[in-house]
Amino acid sequence: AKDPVRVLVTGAAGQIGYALVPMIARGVMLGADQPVILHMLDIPPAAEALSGVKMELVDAAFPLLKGVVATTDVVEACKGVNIAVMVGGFPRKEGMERKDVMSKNVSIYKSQASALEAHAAANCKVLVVANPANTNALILKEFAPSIPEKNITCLTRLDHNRALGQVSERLSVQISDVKNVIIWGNHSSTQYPDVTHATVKTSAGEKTVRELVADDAWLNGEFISTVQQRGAAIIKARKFSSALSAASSACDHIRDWVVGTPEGTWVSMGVYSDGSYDVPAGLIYSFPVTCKNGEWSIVQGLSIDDFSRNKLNKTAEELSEEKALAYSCLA
Ligand code: NAX
Repeated sequence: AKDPVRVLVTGAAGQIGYALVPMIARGVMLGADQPVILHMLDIPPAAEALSGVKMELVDAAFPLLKGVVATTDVVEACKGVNIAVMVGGFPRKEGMERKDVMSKNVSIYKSQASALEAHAAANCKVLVVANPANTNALILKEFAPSIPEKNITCLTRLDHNRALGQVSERLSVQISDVKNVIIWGNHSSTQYPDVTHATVKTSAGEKTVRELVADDAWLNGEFISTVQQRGAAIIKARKFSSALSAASSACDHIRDWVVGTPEGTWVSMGVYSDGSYDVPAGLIYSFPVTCKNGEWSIVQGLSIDDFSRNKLNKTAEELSEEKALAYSCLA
């Protein structure tokens, strides 16, 4: 039998946490043969709710779940963790300035970075979900210098999956037959969902999404805005933000990172830019990646037309501004 893997979920008493921890305990993230020990962190006002989540995890009798740590102590939470899914953060409230929200999250991610740096297992993989996800991940990277930058990522897989979903609905094809969409840039409304290289498996072989949809106006317009605005549409409909889809996509992100992406398929991950595609180095930016042996690499050599170039630049500009704002909060 395999040794258990320790998985940290911060913000575990929140909405996404409530959807995510049972998925992890059922093997959705790491596989049906991989035992797990869940570490759940939240803040003192949520401690009682967190203890309720722990009770439910016990009550659900998950065979793979070998232990649960539920705590408000960040050091205890980070001890020995192999995977850290950072869902906890300070949400933007009505009337709050961007800088105030950024400042709260910078201080959270700075201190949690230090705790992970000091107490996580060697080679811990980190996924930041909490918004502003890319910039929180960047702050975490800055303050956990001994964690390799390759190990620090943010979630844009939900956006990626939303793009697959839109194509699959439009063409009435199975979602598992659609692949290689790309989310470029920030997990925000400036993200660029790109179908230029996306394909669909059909009975007549592989076809490009562009030839099958045959409606560039839709692909360059409504498709993009629907994916960009999907989070807002969910809030409008549900009165709460996306939770089950965020949790499921977080499992997809970690599973593909650990297990590897299928041959010929890429996924989107927010990763530390090395300057690929002329994206400024030093941002956490969403790129198309393939994963193998527990490491991602950015897919190279894709053609970028003028329409795409402009959109890649716009979302990079927003991330550079966010980075400057985050640094101004540290000063
Ligand atoms: P909730 O408000 O339901 O839960 C957040 C939890 O984090 C709360 O229980 C809170 O007490 C806890 N928390 C706050 N500060 C903390 C700290 N310092 N340490 C540990 N825990 C802390 O929000 P939820 O709907 O679960 O969303 C969580 C985050 O995910 C938000 O920042 C949200 O914006 C972000 N999202 C990111 C997505 C992505 O694709 N990257 C999509 C979904 C989601 O919107």
